[in-house]
Amino acid sequence: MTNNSETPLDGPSLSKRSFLKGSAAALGLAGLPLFARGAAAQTGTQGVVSGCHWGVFYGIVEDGRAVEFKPWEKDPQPSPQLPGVMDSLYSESRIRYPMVRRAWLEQGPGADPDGRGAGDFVRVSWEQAIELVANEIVRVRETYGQQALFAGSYGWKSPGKIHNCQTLLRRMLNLTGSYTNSSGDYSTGAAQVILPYVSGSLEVYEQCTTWNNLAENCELMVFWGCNPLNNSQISWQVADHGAWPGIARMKDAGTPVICIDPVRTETCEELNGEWIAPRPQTDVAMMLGIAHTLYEEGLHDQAFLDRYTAGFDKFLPYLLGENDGTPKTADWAAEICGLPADTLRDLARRFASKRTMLALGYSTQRQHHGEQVHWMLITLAAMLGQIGLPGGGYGLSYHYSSGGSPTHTTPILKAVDDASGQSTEGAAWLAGGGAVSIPVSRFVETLLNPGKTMQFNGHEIELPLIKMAYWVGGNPFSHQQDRNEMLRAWRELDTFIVHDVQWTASARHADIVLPATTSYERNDIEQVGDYALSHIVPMKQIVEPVFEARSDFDIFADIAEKLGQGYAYTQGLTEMDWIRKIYEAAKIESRAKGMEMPVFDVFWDSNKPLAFPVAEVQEDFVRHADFREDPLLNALGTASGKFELYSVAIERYGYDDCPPHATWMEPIERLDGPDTKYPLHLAANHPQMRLHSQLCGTVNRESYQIAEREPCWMNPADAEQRGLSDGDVVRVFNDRGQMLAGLKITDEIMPGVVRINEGGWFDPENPRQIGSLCAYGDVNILTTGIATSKLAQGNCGHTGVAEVERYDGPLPKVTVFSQPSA
Ligand SMILES: Nc1nc2c(c(=O)[nH]1)N[C@H]1C(S)=C(S)[C@@H](COP(=O)(O)OP(=O)(O)OC[C@H]3O[C@@H](n4cnc5c(=O)[nH]c(N)nc54)[C@H](O)[C@@H]3O)O[C@H]1N2
Ligand SMILES: Nc1nc2c(c(=O)[nH]1)N[C@H]1C(S)=C(S)[C@@H](COP(=O)(O)OP(=O)(O)OC[C@H]3O[C@@H](n4cnc5c(=O)[nH]c(N)nc54)[C@H](O)[C@@H]3O)O[C@H]1N2
Ligand SMILES: [Mo]
Repeated sequence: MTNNSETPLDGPSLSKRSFLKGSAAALGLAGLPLFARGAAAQTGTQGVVSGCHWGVFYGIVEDGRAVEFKPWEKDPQPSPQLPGVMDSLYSESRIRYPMVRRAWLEQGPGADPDGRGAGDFVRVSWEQAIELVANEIVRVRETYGQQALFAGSYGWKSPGKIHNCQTLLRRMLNLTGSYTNSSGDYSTGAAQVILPYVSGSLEVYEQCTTWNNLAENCELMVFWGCNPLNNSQISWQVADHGAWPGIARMKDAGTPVICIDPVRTETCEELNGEWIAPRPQTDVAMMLGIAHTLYEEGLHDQAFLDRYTAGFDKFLPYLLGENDGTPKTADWAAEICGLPADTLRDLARRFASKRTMLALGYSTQRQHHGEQVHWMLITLAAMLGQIGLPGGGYGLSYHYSSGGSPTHTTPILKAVDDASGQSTEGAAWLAGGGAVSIPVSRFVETLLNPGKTMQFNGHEIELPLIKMAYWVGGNPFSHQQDRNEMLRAWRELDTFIVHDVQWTASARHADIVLPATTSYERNDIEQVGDYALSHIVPMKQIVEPVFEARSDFDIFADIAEKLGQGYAYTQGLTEMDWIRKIYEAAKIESRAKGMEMPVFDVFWDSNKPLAFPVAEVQEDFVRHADFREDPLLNALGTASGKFELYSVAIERYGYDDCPPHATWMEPIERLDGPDTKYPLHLAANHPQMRLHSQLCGTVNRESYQIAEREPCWMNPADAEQRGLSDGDVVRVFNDRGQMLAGLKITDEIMPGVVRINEGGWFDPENPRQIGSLCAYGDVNILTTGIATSKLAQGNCGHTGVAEVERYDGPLPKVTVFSQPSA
């Protein structure tokens, strides 16, 4: 299924990698039009086409007001979150006007830092707001140096090649000076740093063997902490939802499925999978137990290890316990992961006897020592020897943005750049422009420890002095762990500026808040599917901006103008000029690939996505098939050109928390851990009806809230032990903090684990008091703020234990979804 019925074309034989590198080997498609205009003109009651993280849709407007976001007819599985997407325009939590915290406005930067979050804002004019921001940028840079301005500004801003607010922030700052940036991301902070040593690539964002290929060839599908039917609702660009037809094909094929997860997931349910629930954070031990069985029973593929990997000989003594006296047997692993040893032995035999695909999600590396999990999975896959074969091996993005949907032949849209002189192609958000760069989740540590040195991926960095933070398109008061530690750190700041569309906890803790437009109040252009790249979609403006919202582009243009760089910032181009320019460049690139895109006006007026073809070889793509076929010609990007099961580079770093081969290490706390104080593990999963914190302030909340709070899932056995009933308001607490939640008792979760999704809005009962009870339910009050290890310095959003009790005190009102006082 290719979603491109407008076009009679077959795709050329291009791999995603080859055209990303720009070697446009376009074949045999010269001059064919990609779609005919006759099929167009779907405006009027059909609505206005646009796109968002949740997919392509049509905005239906009546009397200037959006009344429905209707899914695109070719979306194989529209996201149930779309009503909330529309409501994000109008909800009570929308930011309406530029606002400044009263103490900051009246007494200056740094005044009454404890009062942040208390809601005492003053409405100001746009003119005054721009002046305050521009002056403060100058003051901070002149007083403390360029590095004192932190503009890492991580987060899931809206898609679009122009209105990328983070690029635009850095564009304005690069044109006027410098700043401290951040590197890496929260999604795969640990894995993306270690995997280049192991497989020579970031790996976590690479295309997987396609679902088509799996349906034909896979005999055992293992979803290991991997849940496509929730997580592929969204994409970084505009979602294609190709995971749904992919999973449907697997279901039709009758492929046996195993789900290794503390939760019985949507994917497990749909595929009637066998549910295996180890203790969270013990996957490395479990994998070692399986690996040991493989070796002991001679089920491992020595020929594969010899030809395609390096360092197995140095891993083996650890596996067998020759150097530490502890063989990593199934019995040893069983003690740690809580599953019967026979289950592990059985898994080893089944993995080895079937064509097995190991599909790993990201949660397991968002944990203390998270680097080890992906390394151990690849070690296990290498021992099974199926990497590069149809239907076998491993895949790290089956759950993410519909990885495994075939990649189409398409030009890559080039976004407005950050004026740093760097290319914005590829994984630009992983690179760090700016004066200094810190690992993305280490900004709290940095605020609290300026001047301290930190190890990071083999080098030492000095943490800069930060006095101002500028955030656009992200919600650090949601995404960062250990909220109370963060509150302490925030008191070091003179100034915190936020642009957002919604009154998030971050906006509430800001000194200057500027109302940004949503994507639906401006024009843009984007691609559909991060892996599929199936269409280019006009992201058309649906309604006029509400209240005084302005686009980030225009806000930064005004600030740049104040700082003398207005023209350099805009280049004298309007929004539609930029869109046209980006489209025209793509048109040229597509011609080099043998395709002819329609002229811009035809594309824009067609009011629908422009389809691109998919080549047969992409439909049947097998990850690492080329390497398997010729490991010399297609060597991996590692030191040895092979999978490294032992890394000499990592050995040289000598980190006590990241040894040179995959290793089981106790996390600081875990379910039934040796020194763990609290009895319940927190599964801080990604939510079903939100994108992180996005849409928590909308109608979607009504579909999941319990007693007006964030749900806390609990197994009936744990509820009974505590005398709790379904629907109770509970207090969830540990030494780091406390929050309320609404209890949902369900046997979809294993005993000993409670699930509280990340992204619930932080709503402290007394904002001036650190440690105050959160009335709504932000799980990051309870998770740990420590880093995964010295290697990656990634976040540990899935590390945390707590206790749950009924809350019988007076119930604090949830106030976080209304306007702060003004
Ligand atoms: N405990 C725990 N914590 C986690 C995770 C976990 O699994 N467990 N997951 C982590 C992961 S993987 C991630 S990616 C992060 C996500 O963290 P974030 O990306 O920070 O979370 P979002 O809620 O998506 O925040 C995006 C914000 O940008 C705003 N926004 C959207 N479009 C625009 C725009 O055009 N302009 C402006 N100015 N603002 C806009 C939205 O309204 C929203 O407030 O959370 C991390 N935190
Ligand atoms: N609907 C929706 N989709 C999303 C997002 C969203 O916010 N909402 N966010 C997007 C983003 S930015 C990202 S990075 C990805 C995140 O993708 P992931 O990090 O893979 O997603 P999670 O939901 O955190 O976890 C996936 C599964 O791992 C299980 N799990 C948790 N801990 C463990 C463990 O210790 N061992 C094992 N075996 N399993 C465990 C969880 O129960 C869950 O079923 O999702 C993306 N997709
Ligand atoms: Mo993420």
